[in-house]
Amino acid sequence: MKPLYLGIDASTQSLTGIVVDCGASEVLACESVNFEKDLPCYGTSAGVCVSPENPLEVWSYPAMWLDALEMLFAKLSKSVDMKKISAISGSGQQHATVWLNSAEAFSFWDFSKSLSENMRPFFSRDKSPVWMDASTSAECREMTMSAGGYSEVLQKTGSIMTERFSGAQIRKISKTEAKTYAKTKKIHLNSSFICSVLCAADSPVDFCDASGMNLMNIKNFDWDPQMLDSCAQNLESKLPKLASPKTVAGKIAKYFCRKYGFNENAKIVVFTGDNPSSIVGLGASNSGTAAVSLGTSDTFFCSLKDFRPSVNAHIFCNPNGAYMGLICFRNASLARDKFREMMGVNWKFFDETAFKNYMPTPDKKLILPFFVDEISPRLQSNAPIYAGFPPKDSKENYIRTFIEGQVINIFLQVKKIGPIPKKIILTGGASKSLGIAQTFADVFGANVYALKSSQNSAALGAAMRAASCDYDLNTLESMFCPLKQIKKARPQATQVYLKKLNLFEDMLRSNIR
Ligand code: XUL
Repeated sequence: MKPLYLGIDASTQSLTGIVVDCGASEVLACESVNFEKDLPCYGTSAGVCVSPENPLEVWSYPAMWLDALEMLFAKLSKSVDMKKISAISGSGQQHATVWLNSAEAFSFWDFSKSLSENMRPFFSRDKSPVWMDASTSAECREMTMSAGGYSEVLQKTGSIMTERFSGAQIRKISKTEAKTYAKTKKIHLNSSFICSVLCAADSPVDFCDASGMNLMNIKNFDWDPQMLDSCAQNLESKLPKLASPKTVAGKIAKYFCRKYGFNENAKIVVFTGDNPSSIVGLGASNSGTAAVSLGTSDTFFCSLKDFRPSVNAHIFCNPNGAYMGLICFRNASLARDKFREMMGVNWKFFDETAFKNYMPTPDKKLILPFFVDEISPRLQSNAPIYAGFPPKDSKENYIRTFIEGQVINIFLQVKKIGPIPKKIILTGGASKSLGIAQTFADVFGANVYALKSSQNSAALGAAMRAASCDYDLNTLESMFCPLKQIKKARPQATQVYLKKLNLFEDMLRSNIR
């Protein structure tokens, strides 16, 4: 009997499960449960609720994630022989915290009840603040001050204090809901919570997801006493243990064997965050490779050998060893769409026609491509800024310069955290644009690839991490993440951009407010 491996991704909007068969190097099944559509009783919109009084406050419900887990297993068990699954791992939206009033919450299951009914008495809060919550600026300032300044926090935790990260969220709840904080015995992350449920035992948080808390010292992989002190009282006693992402947390609980036919020897590999999981599922967990997801926000991931933090980036532990960098850009697809509309052209013109037979030549045309305040780098903006254009110029020139501006900005931020990658994997909607792909290749001097088959990268990465109980992670990346090359760097163009980078940097500097 060939073993199968299951990866589960608990993301913001849905819960997805992917089953892989390493014998055949194929994805055998993929099922998903959509929180808003399939669990309307929780009243979420796209998986979250936003406070009507304060739009910066955003939360979700851990009980909903559990209901979704059962729905997912019911769906999967229709097409997969669950007995053949020999290991399970998973990932979760990063930063979300789950608040429990007992350290023993996971030790008892009543088979006649659903998971959420079993767990409900153990929640000290029924809500979980999620990564979209940005209501903790005061707590970020307070923690930065008491931990010795932003550079100290950056060096210790890999990120400056960040509103959505768990540390600031925990501090806010400890201040505003002191009674809840006092009666809370355990604060899990989404990832370690679902992992604990699956093995009916208190599971550790892996180093990679813990890097998104501003509480772990990323150099010694331990809770940092000063960060904990600056956050809330007696916090260490409430946090799970920390563990390497390779740790086997336990075996699957009887509850799931009885209800969904799992094999009782199925191992559970500790869960991690969705971004560390994605870097594996995209085949980019080895150094020298980067992945760029072009979407509502553009997200750049790369594996890093050395720890070189930057205020605009987040450095996390990498499930495949050493570090990974994550840089988010707010001015992304919506900005591209807005600019396309301003130019009055369709997507075909914007993506292809404007770049047909185009080879950059030295000129001083520049666009700072920001329609809204940017986070990488942090700057305020409400419209693009132009330089070096003659009074009347072609739409093609404007479009190319706008895209160049976006890619050059990404390049400049990436340069701060490590060597420039020589292999870039593009994913997401805009990755189909040949003009954008060629601009990435030329600005970075790198070859640009796309994945041959598109999967939920976090869930696939989780299945691959489960399979890493028996297979090497690098072998799994070549099995499940085959690439096709879409564009090559043209050295002549890279030379031109090398000069333009400096001009862009100067313009950026003089416009940061
Ligand atoms: C990363 C982040 C999001 C969440 C949800 O810092 O906030 O990517 O992990 O996907």
